[in-house]
Amino acid sequence: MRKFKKLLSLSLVGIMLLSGCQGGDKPKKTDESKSEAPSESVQGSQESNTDKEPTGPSADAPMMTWIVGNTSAEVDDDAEVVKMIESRFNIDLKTWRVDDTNTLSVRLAGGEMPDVMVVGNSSEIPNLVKGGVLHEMPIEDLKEKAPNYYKATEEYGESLFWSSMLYEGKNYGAPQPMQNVPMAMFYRKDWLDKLNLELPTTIEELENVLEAFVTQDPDGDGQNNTYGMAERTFNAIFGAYGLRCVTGGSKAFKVEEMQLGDDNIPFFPWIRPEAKEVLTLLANWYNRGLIDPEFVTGENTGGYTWLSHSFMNNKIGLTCAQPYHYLVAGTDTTDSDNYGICMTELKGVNPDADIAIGLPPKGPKGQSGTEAWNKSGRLTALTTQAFKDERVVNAFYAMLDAYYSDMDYARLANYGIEDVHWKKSPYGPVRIMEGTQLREQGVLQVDFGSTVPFSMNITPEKVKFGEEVTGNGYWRYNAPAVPEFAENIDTLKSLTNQAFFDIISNQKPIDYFDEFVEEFKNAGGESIEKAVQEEQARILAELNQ
Ligand SMILES: [Ca+2]
Repeated sequence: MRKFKKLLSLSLVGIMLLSGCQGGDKPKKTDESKSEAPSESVQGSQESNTDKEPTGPSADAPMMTWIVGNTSAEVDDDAEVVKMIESRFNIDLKTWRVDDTNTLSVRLAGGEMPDVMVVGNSSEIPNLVKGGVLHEMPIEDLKEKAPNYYKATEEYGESLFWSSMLYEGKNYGAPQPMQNVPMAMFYRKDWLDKLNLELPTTIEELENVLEAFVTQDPDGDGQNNTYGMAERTFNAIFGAYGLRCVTGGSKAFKVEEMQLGDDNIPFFPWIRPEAKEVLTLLANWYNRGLIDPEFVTGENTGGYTWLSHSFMNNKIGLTCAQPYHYLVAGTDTTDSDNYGICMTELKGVNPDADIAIGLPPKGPKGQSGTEAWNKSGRLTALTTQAFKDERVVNAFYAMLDAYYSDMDYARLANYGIEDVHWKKSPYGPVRIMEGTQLREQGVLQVDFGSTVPFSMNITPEKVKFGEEVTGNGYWRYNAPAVPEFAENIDTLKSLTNQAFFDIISNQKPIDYFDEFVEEFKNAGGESIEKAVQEEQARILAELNQ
């Protein structure tokens, strides 16, 4: 707590210097608090967000430190959104700067602890519990203190929803039912049009399109300098054979992500016989020049992860990403209000380029699908620090519930104030401020992400569009923590990536796959799979009790 006090007094000095000491706006710190102010706003009528000037928290309001994950910024105490949130829940909101060089784990290791934190991956939960960071949040408490949240989890949560943050029979946070769609397949429409090609629907048709992209000079420069695809589309090829083998936005396969079968039994897709069929196909495509040989170094060469420089720079004609990375809500590629970050960049580099979205191609047995992220996400947890003050815990439950019961509040927490942080458009709300600047204003600091109710109410255009242009999804599965996993997963990662890359790029023969499978099993793969299956079955039985 001492660290927080020091931080508080430092930031107070900063505010006084910057604002010429307008202490009246900060009742908490000047003891000029009007005690009736918080009780009015805490009641939280829906109009309280917009009706009157927010006054900030009361003098005795507890401090609440909330870290959203990997990109928190320190909030400006004087920002209007911050004061609105503080008034409504009677807290003094603090956040830390967290980024790649200033990580949450380093700060936790240094003895600092927020009150609320978003856990990046459920596999981190055992260590956070053992390290005394996370505090149990019984599901019964969530049900009682955040009834609207709980109702939404019952309505929209998947079958394994409550296993996301369960460890040794106790619940350690509030998972959120997320509105997600699978990856979309983006083709260069100008290339398809030039070569008079239709969007492919099967693996065979896709192969023909890729072949044309390589041999028929789609960019019209008279040179043989284009390829069909690279690593970000691998997931759709494995998907056509029923497997979730994905690279996401990275150039390596995410070996740590197991697949959940339709029978709720998890497994490693990497060693399945179907994987050998896909590798055979990809090795053949590579040999024929359909796959960019530089897939090994990845489609992205820096900057925002989901940019595909190979796609933007006329090297490949097909990539995979989330629909909104390119288009917000609809297939209009002429209105820049409808551009996502990747489309803006593509048009900047290549103004004549255009895109079309296809469905994932069907494989020999009619299967298809692309990578999809968690259906339960934004794993938000309270720490042992929070539980030192019951008011902090109760304020958190109220904030959680408000995000599900009051969409004006949810919009404020996620988008901010209209015409300051976002504007209306035919495609739904469009941000006019981004990144760190937005977070300093208190936006995207205490929200719960694109939950199902949020998305249906605030961004229905985006939801409709995303669902229209994507097909089947292979959803991410949060494997329960088992000790064998942490011990062996790094070995399995390098083993698998080495084998898959070598086979695809024709450096190893197809039959090397069988040797790889044996190695994978012996290096811990077999025992992890068994342990995760047993633990998952145990949790399922417990949840169904
Ligand atoms: Ca060319």
